[in-house]
Amino acid sequence: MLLRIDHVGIACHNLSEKIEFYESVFGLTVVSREINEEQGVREAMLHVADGDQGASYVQLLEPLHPDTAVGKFLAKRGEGVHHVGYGVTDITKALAEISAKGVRLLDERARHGSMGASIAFLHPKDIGGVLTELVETSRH
Ligand code: MC0
Repeated sequence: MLLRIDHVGIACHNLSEKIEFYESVFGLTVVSREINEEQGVREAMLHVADGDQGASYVQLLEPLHPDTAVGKFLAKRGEGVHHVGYGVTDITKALAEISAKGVRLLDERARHGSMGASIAFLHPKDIGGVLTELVETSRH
């Protein structure tokens, strides 16, 4: 069901500073910067690698407001890994299969994600404390 790790989402206070850090330390390149109002984030995707099943990225996330998913996470836990995003072929089918196994879906239907992808989140409490995202993308 899971094709690859699409991205690791990392919460930060200052997106520009964190981009510079990842560029200078790891030599990564920003391939997309977006504001996603629905998710309450300003985010950047930095390309890590290409594979048979598609590319993988580091996603840096800065909250638009304190009262957002990432804003609350930062206040509670500080900067660090916020979620793991896995690539799937068919997000609607994957959500149905995962839900049938008793995992709570934070999104019953896919939403708009970075770089035109369809995304949906699974409850971290049902995945061993890891906020997990499914990503269906046409970018390969
Ligand atoms: C909260 N919890 C987490 C967590 N956030 N555990 C692991 N990883 C995280 N990121 C835990 C808390 O510690 C708490 O556990 C419990 O979940 C409830 O959290 P809360 O602080 O009371 O906050 P809630 O319940 O208001 O919201 C948490 C929840 C929410 C995960 C449901 O953040 C959510 O719906 N997230 C999905 C959307 C999202 O994260 N969007 C931003 C990225 P305890 O033990 O203290 O009860 S958008 C994105 O990434 C897009 C742009 C993309 O990829 O393209």
